Amino acid sequence: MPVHNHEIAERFTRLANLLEIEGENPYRVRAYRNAARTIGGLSANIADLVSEEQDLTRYPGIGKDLAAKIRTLVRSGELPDLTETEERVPTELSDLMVIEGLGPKGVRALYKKLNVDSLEDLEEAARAGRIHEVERFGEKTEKAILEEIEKIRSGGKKRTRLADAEEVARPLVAYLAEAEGVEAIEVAGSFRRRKETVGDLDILASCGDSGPVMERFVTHEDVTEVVSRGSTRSTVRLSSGMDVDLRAIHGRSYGAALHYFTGSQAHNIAVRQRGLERGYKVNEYGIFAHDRDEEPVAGATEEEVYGRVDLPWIPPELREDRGEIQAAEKGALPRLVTRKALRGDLHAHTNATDGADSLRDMARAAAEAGHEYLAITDHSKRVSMAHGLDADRLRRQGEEIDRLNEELNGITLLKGSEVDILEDGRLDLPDDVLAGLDVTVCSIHYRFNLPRDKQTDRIIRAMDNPHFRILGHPSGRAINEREPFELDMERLVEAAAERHCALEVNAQPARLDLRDMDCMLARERGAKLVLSTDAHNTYNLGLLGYAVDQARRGWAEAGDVINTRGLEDLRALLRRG
Ligand code: DGT
Ligand code: CA
Ligand code: CA
Ligand code: ZN
Repeated sequence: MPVHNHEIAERFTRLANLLEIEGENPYRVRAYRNAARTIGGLSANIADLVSEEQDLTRYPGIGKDLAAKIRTLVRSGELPDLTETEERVPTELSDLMVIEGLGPKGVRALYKKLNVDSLEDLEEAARAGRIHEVERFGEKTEKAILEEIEKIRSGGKKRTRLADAEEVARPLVAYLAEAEGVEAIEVAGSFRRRKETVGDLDILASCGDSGPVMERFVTHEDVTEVVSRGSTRSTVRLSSGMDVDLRAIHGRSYGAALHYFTGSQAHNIAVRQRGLERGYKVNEYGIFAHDRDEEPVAGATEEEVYGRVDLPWIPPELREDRGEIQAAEKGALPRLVTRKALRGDLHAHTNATDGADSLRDMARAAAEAGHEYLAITDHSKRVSMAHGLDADRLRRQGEEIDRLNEELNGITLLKGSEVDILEDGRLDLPDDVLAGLDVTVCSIHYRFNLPRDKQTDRIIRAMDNPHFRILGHPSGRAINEREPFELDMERLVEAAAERHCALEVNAQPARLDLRDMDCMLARERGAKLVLSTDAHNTYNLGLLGYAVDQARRGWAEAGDVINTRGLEDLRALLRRG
């Protein structure tokens, strides 16, 4: 039975994929995709909403019809449209959509011509050289397909995206917190370091008697397998496929355990080494003055642990042994940017293109989120799949924005565009149109496969246009789906710094793009960042925290991020200089 939002979203994505492969009406396909995106981005659990009989149509992209389908799916575990579609098209064809460069038409062609309906078939056909004999495929694509399959195979167990892990962790921790005797409970590991993907969840519970919390843990309804069970540690597998460790700890060791299990391992090793130099043994139970079994000298809090090795507390996002210990030693840790420091969002779509909600609803939701400003950046016309705006439609949207701004209180809508960067580095709208905008997010949506130098030149050429403000989702990657394209990030970041162009940290859970190391690089070279949601509906506006997490992992301070500025300062910065 699908219980988590992402499982439910997956069914709708599968349905959209299969219909698209069949060549179904693109509007219907888009409706299912929008529904999947909405469900995946909800903070509330949709199965709970259904059991509480809440009205689902108040969520973007979900009309009466879809709401009924969701209810059926949650209650019966079945999505009848999907079942029907699966009778006509093999469901595995949906899995083939993750192969880059294939697309719905490619999948259909291979199915029709070669009867390829699984990854195994696809691999066999590619190895036998049968794919390039099908019209529209070349030998290059055939090779790329094999490489993609290899990647999927060697990847083994997929790591879970942070937002999906969050959806599993939040209710689980709330559930465990209710066990008798639990004094404190928290998720450690890569999750606490806010890494973009997590392997497993590491939950720590501080308690006297560990019996009740362990019992509650292994009997949770989502548990499909108890991998191991003990009095202080158990491991389970959940229906979502995630593994979870629970460790029970006494209060006096909680800080030491939290520190140890937060990791990273490399950071731990560096801290332990500092302990040794000072005559201490550091482990998950505490800090011990001698290598003997006795009471620890510290361990109840993380501050105590760091204090014993002469360091200030280090934020978990920095604990990767990337220089944080040296910085902490010198009192030079960055004062990391926070969600609260952000004053607005500079990348959002409306139903004029591929968003689900109206301009007015987006504005209202942004005001409710406490934003001072929201940039409306719908796609430009080259992105025809999203019904991108040409100069004329963009101008009319601008007039609507002017009218709304007169009427709205407390929030200012900025006129923007997510302008496609064309293959030759030109922007997809004429200069005089771009000149009339407050902000441009310039992004690549096509031709991901150029050689490294060409791709880099293409973007830098686009930055030479004085109307280029922000580089949107710079690497083009989609976590667990698509590799970043080849780029000389160093050259790119330097070019951005010179031209006063900012780089986006996109908060979409699958993007988180720039990556953490590239944020670090940008900061080092003096290029500014923008933390944006790329919202496609009002709920997506709530994703901003994921961009903050990623930027913090990249050592960003408020001063490195342009949307920490008030509107007047921001406008000045957007004038490039
Ligand atoms: P993940 O789950 O792959 O996303 O990454 P983590 O960092 O959550 O790693 P995990 O779950 O294997 O272990 C949690 C933390 O426990 C890890 O970050 C550091 C600590 N840890 C685990 N094994 C060792 C070890 O052998 N030595 C040290 N120093 N620390 C360890
Ligand atoms: Ca972990
Ligand atoms: Ca673990
Ligand atoms: Zn966008």
